[in-house]
Amino acid sequence: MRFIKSFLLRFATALIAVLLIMGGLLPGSSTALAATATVQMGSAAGMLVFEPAEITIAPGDTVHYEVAGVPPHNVVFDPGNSAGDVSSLSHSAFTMSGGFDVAFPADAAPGNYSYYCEPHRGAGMVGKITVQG
Ligand SMILES: [Cu+2]
Repeated sequence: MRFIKSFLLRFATALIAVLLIMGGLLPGSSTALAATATVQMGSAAGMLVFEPAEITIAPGDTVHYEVAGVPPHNVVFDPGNSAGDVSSLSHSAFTMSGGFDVAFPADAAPGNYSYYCEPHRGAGMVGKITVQG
C-alpha cells in the first residue's frame, strides 16, 4: 500500500510537470516561446523584393533578414506607417551578404509595420509586418 501511494505521488508529480511544459507551448499562452521568422532580401532570380513581403508575427518574435540576391539591402521602418515605436527596429547599415535580426519587443503595439529597402525602395522593395494583438 505504501509502495502504491509513493508510485501514485511520483506519477502525479510527473504528469503535472508535463502538463505545465505543454501548457507553455500552446498558442496564445503568455509563456509561449518567441519565434523567429525569416524574410529574404532580394530573390535568387534577381528580383528586388522582400520574400515574403508580408508576414504576421507575435509580440516578442524576431524577424531574421537574409540576403538572397542583388545586394546591398537594408531595412528601414516607416514611422508614419507603423502601429508602434520603430526607433529600435530599423537596420540602416547596407548588408552585402549574410543577414541580421530585427527583434520586436514583447510589448510591441499590435498592428502593421511598414518598411522598405533604402537603395531599392523606388523599385518596389517594400515589406509589411503585422504584429498580432
Ligand atoms: Cu534592397
